[in-house]
Amino acid sequence: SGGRRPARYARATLAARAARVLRDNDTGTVITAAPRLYPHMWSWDAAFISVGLARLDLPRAIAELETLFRAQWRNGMVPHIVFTGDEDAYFPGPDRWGTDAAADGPRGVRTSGICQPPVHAIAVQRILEVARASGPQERAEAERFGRSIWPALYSWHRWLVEYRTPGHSGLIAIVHGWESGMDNSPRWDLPYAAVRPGAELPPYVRKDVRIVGDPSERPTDQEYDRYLWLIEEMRRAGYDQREVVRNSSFLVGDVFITALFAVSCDVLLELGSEFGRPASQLADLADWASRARHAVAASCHPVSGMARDRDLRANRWLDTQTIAGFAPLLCGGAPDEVQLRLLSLLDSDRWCGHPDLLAPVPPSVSPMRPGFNPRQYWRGPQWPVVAWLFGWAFERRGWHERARELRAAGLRLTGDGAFGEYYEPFTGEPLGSTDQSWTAAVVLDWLC
Ligand code: 9YW
Repeated sequence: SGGRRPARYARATLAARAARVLRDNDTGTVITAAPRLYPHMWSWDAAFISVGLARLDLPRAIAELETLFRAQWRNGMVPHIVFTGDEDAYFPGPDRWGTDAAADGPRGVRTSGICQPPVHAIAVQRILEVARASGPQERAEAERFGRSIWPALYSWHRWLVEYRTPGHSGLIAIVHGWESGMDNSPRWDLPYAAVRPGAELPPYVRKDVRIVGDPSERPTDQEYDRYLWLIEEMRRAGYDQREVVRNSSFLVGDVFITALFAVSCDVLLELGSEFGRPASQLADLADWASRARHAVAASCHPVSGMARDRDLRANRWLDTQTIAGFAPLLCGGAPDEVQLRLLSLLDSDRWCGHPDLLAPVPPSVSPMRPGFNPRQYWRGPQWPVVAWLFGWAFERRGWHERARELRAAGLRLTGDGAFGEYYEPFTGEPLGSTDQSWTAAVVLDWLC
């Protein structure tokens, strides 16, 4: 479909619209990830949402992360979905996950049984920065919050190390593509091909395809069967992490998560030093960051320089090139020569410099790759949050000009005020859900 874009809004109007989206998606308990498609709290969405909210309503930003961490599992895992309100509004809901019986689950709240990328420390630090620039009262409030949530963040990071670094790659492993946050990325095609849904897979009815008008923008039914089968395996294991990691038919070292983990450990270490946390815990964080960084560097392809995921079941590197290949730019640690190669690749016509892009925001897959699909979810479209992450990392690394350019590109993409979940890279048509909370949140952060 043609997808004509309306005019771009002036900054103040765009900011007002973004604020409105976050207000409208607030159920009073949580800010849902999207109005109809995702009517619950998602873990990494909540982190980005809180960053945007910090500009509007500091106590609400804090409350959002507190709600997420109240659902933290007793072993430290932060669950990927916290269910609220109408439990039937999204599939798979809590009954299908069957986490109520899990010995390690949280009390008094229903959640999914997997995790999502660890970006929460980054959000807490950003909230602190925003609050400190706002005034003494905000500063005090944010610091009180930072101190109180720090131990929970530490135990979340500890869980990733204790349970999710099997084998020798040093990469953080995922047991479901949903854990990566990039559900149907071609990164996972090979490992998913080895997942064989059993005949015992209980029947189900998808809800996402009924809400998103065009099912071809969503994962296929074959993909969903595998997604559901993996849940079935975990449910049977009672969500015992050791058993899940030992037996799951999907186990992949995720290089993008590993890079985010490395830099999140740096951030948590900075916060912990400031808050006077125990030296042993700070030493853990330094150690975890360094191991993760090494693992990312070691994954880089000898020719392209792109970082690779590793299929830990089949014991092989996954060479599929996607946005995740730029992971070393998030956390550093790869040799300079590799990083320079990645930066020029990112700028080249294969990625942000592609002449037909509406805005130079990195697409989820290079438009030059076979299999690139400009409309399908994580197989081609641009995702504003991913651009935010790279911009944030570039700023942190002192690459201010790059960060500024990426922010400008992100605002060009999202300037139509639709706050799409993802965007068609050539036309800029918003796809998936509109009024997606995390898109509104990163736009707010870019605008301020
Ligand atoms: C699903 C909420 C989530 C994101 C994920 C994204 C999508 C949910 O939406 O997954 O049902 O497929 O892939 O990263 O957290 O915005």
